[in-house]
Amino acid sequence: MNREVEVEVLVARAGLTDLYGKILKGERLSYEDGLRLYQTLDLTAVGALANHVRERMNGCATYYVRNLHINYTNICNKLCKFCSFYAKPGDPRGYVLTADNIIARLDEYRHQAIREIHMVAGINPKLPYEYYLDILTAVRTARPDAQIKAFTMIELAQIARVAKKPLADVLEDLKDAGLTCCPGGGAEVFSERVHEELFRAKLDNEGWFEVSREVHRAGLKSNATLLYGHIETVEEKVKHLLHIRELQDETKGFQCFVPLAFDPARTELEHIPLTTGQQNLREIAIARLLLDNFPHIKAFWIMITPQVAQLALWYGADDLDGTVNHYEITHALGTTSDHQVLNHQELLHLVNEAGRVPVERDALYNVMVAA
Ligand code: V47
Repeated sequence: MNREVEVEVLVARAGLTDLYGKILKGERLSYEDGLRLYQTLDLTAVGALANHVRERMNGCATYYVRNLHINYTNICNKLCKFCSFYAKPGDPRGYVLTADNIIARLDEYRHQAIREIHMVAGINPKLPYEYYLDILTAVRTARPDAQIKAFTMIELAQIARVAKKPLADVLEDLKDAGLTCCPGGGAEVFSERVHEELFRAKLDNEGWFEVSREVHRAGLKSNATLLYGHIETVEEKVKHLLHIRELQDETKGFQCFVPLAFDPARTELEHIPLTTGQQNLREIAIARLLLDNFPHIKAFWIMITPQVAQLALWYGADDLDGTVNHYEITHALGTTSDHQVLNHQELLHLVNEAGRVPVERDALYNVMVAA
């Protein structure tokens, strides 16, 4: 049996032939289709559909990046119930990295090729506008060879607040100081119910969209995320994905979608069980199928393990993030150290072992050609 017939048989057995027909014709999947993808027991069939789209869009390529995450402060006044990273203002565990601290951190990696510096943090009301410009300038000066992907939509709203300037002007300043693009964090789940229950102090859903629109209008690309595996419903997840798809139709400014598996360790929601590998693969597959206008779907190995990230490359993901090096927001299962790293060889090995073709990228998905 050839592969196409195999997929046909698989999806027929799962009762998804009509969805396969739509996908083959390049037709958009609906809200109801999204619900069915969550409800069907046959994950292999959902994965085969997602893999079809993945290969149509990106072939066998798996993009990966040599990156470094920097969390410049853990002080945050948003008190999100799903977060274990933050320290309330006044908490002795709170820290702020100065520009010099950041330069010293970068110096630790001076012998490593780094293409992308991913810089995000808590919402620390004490930080003045100049701080954000200074840390961008410091990073750009210390590592002119790397691009800076920094500040979620929530942070940008805060930066504009302290700048007392329109966001459009602030974005121009940030670009001048070195900002290349923005990450996708802080979106969580676009549901008023979940917003109210888990992150009520944070910018609301409409606010996230407004800031994204402004970012894209400024010519900056950004990512989008979904935090799943806590109190959200399947209906809320499908609405979240379709909402993002609509915004992408409007702005075309998103590069990549990143499903984020909730890690309950040390949060107020510690009673919630960990997501399973099965669930993680399903979220990636459904994102690939519903977000037909997103060029890339990312597997972030820190949250789903390197092994499940390898499988994800056959369930819709075409992007594997990354060498990471240092990450404080969550910890790979069973670990507590912030030193979380896959070196370049390990990343290449993971992709090759999974039967995909590794393609090194920068923060804007330009392909890096080996020197
Ligand atoms: O905004 C917080 C989430 C995000 C937890 O854009 C948690 O390329 C799981 O957005 N369990 C930050 N998730 C990470 C993020 C990200 C990561 C990698 C790549 C990209 C990208 C973006 O992590 C936060 C929040 O949504 N988060 N706490 C937790 N306990």
